[in-house]
Amino acid sequence: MTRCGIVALAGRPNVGKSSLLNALVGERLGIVSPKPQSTRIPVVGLLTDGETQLIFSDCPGLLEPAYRLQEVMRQAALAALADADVIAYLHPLSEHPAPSLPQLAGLATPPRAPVVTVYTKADRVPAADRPELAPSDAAVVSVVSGEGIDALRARLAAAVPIAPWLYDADQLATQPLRFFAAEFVREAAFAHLSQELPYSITCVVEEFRESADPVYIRAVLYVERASQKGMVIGQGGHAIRTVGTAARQRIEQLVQRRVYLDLHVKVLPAWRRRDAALKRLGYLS
Ligand SMILES: Nc1nc2c(ncn2[C@@H]2O[C@H](COP(=O)(O)OP(=O)(O)OP(=O)(O)O)[C@@H](O)[C@H]2O)c(=O)[nH]1
Ligand SMILES: [Mg+2]
Repeated sequence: MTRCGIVALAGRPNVGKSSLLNALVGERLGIVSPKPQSTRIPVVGLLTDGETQLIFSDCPGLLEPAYRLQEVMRQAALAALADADVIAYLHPLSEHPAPSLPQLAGLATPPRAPVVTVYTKADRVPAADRPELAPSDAAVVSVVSGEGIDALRARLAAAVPIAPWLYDADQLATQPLRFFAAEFVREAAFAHLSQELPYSITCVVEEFRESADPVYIRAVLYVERASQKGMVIGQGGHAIRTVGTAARQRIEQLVQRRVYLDLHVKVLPAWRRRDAALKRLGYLS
């Protein structure tokens, strides 16, 4: 008798969804940033342990959209909630109590799947300031101290339905390596480029040659305006080299091979606001 189910990781931007995905599956799949709205497309991570296969879907943060890309991100998060067998609804422990998920997400009706409220970043709350929580009501976790991660994993495993597995037991992800390569370039852009610039950036992997040694990856960073191109490249190419090095190291960890990352910067005017551009970039089907 096996269990298998989809667990959506949902909540506001920046509450620690991608960090929790990585802690639950034990691999750095989702990109993490101190800046909000880093996840744009749900990232799926698989964990098969004993009789149970958990299919985690790390959603974009739920927010009131201000432009087309944010609308697309919200739709993707809502679709993942609708598909889920269990919803892990994340909220920082320092901001206890969490509003209800329908309230936060602006849902007319509650989601079909049961909701486990997960209070995150517990390491930031001193013991004396901890709110009273009944263990049955909510989970408390920290990816920094490791508190609550094993208990949450066990709780989610018990909550998914009895069903056949959908993936091989040793499979870790469902998205292709080139998706992760592009995501890791974006993560490096979030880490190394100033303030608002990462929001105007997206990355497309145009070539991924695994037969080459080192693995050859050609990727394009798209910006929205010509003036941003120079900022991404930086003085003497310094900024783009920093981004490229960080991204390459992260990709090498995942593919366990040496990688040559050939990065280019191009302008795709106002891509965040235009359906045609969002389609071309894979955000819209
Ligand atoms: N101290 C502490 N920081 C955490 C913890 N979990 C996440 N963070 C930090 O919180 C920030 C946001 O984490 P993410 O995992 O990117 O959050 P997210 O919910 O996926 O964010 P979006 O994808 O932008 O919606 C990062 O700087 C993380 O390092 C935690 O348990 N403790
Ligand atoms: Mg995220």
